[in-house]
Amino acid sequence: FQLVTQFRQAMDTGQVEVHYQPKVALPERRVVGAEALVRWSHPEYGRLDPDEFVPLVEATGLVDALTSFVMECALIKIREWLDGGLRMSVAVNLSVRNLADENFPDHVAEALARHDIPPELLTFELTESSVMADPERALPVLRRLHAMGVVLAVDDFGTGYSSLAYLRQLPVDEVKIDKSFVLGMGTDLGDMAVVRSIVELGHSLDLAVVAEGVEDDAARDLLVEMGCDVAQGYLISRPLSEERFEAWLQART
Ligand code: G
Ligand code: G
Ligand code: MN
Ligand code: NA
Repeated sequence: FQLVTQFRQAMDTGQVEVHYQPKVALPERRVVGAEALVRWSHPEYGRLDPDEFVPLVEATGLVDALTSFVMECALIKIREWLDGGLRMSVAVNLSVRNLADENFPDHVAEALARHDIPPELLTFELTESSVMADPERALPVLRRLHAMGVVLAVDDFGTGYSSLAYLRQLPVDEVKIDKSFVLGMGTDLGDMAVVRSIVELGHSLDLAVVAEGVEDDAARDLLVEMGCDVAQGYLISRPLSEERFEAWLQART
């Protein structure tokens, strides 16, 4: 598909940008970091969201280049903040191919060293389905990343065939409650029960719990009451371009 061949060039010519969505600690709302979310401004088709091109890029070897690109942007950002006295983390989404790549941890170690970044400031988000696609290959990669001190988060938790027994065996540090449950929490007691159970489960396994899709004060207040650790969502901010993220940070402090 033509879009895929255009993508490599798009990364080289600045059409592909990383946007940042802030994550805040609960209850005090201190900014702890951001999730890196890729955007493509296509000369013909305009702004493309990841759902429109990441699956295509994932179907090819180009996803390695995408992950490297996003990680590189993230590490430059973290270094910039550190130099300015700010200690904030960035979360990068991994694709199933990264988890199947036995060289990926070396590549990450090299990049962290090159930018002189403490590994705990880099988070990788992975879905359970990306692990389950080929656990024999994914687990050694995850174990090495975890041993290096990089933070691992299970994204979209609660969807797919999440097995609680399985979560216990994954070398991860964090769960992100899927936004569908957080969005539904205000009107659906079932969703509220799911969110509450994930917070409890996460804490009983010693994991940090992040809620995504936090859109209003009511959701935030409920999450505080449940003891959720970190919130991400439109209530705090939409994903922002680098420039707008910096302006947003300035305006808060
Ligand atoms: O805002 P949003 O439309 O950005 O993101 C949609 C989906 O695209 C998210 O579920 C996210 O996991 C995925 N995504 C965003 N950025 C990246 C990226 O850099 N790499 C991968 N593999 N997926 C991404
Ligand atoms: O990687 P992941 O699936 O978690 O990507 C997060 C997705 O959720 C992105 O598409 C992002 O734009 C979107 N998102 C972030 N915050 C909110 C929110 O508060 N509400 C909704 N509906 N979507 C959100
Ligand atoms: Mn994510
Ligand atoms: Na998610």
